[in-house]
Amino acid sequence: MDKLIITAALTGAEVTRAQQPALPLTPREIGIAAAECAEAGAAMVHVHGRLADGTPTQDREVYREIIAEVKARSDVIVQVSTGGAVGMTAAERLAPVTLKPEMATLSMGSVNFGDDVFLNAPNDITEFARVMAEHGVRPELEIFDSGMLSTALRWLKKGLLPSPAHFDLVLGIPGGMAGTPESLMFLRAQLPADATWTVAAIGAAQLPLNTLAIVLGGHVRVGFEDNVYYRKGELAQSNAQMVARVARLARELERPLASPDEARRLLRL
Ligand code: KMH
Ligand code: ZN
Repeated sequence: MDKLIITAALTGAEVTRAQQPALPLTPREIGIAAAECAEAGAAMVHVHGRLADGTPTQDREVYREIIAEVKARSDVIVQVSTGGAVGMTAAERLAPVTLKPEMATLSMGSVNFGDDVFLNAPNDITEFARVMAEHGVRPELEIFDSGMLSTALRWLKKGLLPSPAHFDLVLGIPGGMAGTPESLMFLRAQLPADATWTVAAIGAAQLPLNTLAIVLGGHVRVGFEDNVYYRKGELAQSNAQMVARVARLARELERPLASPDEARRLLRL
């Protein structure tokens, strides 16, 4: 089994300071949180831009600052979001890719997202993939529902995505697939044999599905974007606290952690 890559999804676009007082929002706060997570065992951070008042933004300059603040403090892989927030245009969402980060997310279809719709039309997916290839950015294919995996497999067959592919199975979004072991096993069974994959699960599903991924040979994502609680009724103190727990679990399960450079090799960056 490969070493375990822990990704910390530090901020997201939806969580507020009212929901999680330790949420990092400014580039400097994100840089500090990334360094704490790296220290605790993360090899990668997934980042979203926010304005000072917490409003989500895909502004290129905000992402430039985030990347600089992270890189000033640690060697973790920086993966930018191209999902941004519901309602943003495709062009807006693509802006951070032109900074040539090591990785970016690429959502493989549309899905209901709580009371909203997260739109990813086929033409936009193709365009996102093309722009990422043009800038040498490795996509992480975001799968919220099984139709999105079918699309990814079709795009791979057509040569529209880099192969071997790297997937993020995002389970438990209200509107997407449930955060259950059955969902994970169903998706995993369809992945190409040479693919790498990670699991991001929402809320209380995060810990059990992370544990399952460790055992199955997948990788894991933790962090406030997906879950603000350490356990039922108790807010987590920091993103790093979540990373530290999953790192402890991995050690107990005899799955060594990948350093950022080892993760770069595993993910073919
Ligand atoms: N905020 C969600 C609508 C990503 O980062 O690529 C989309 C999202 C996915 O967070
Ligand atoms: Zn995200």
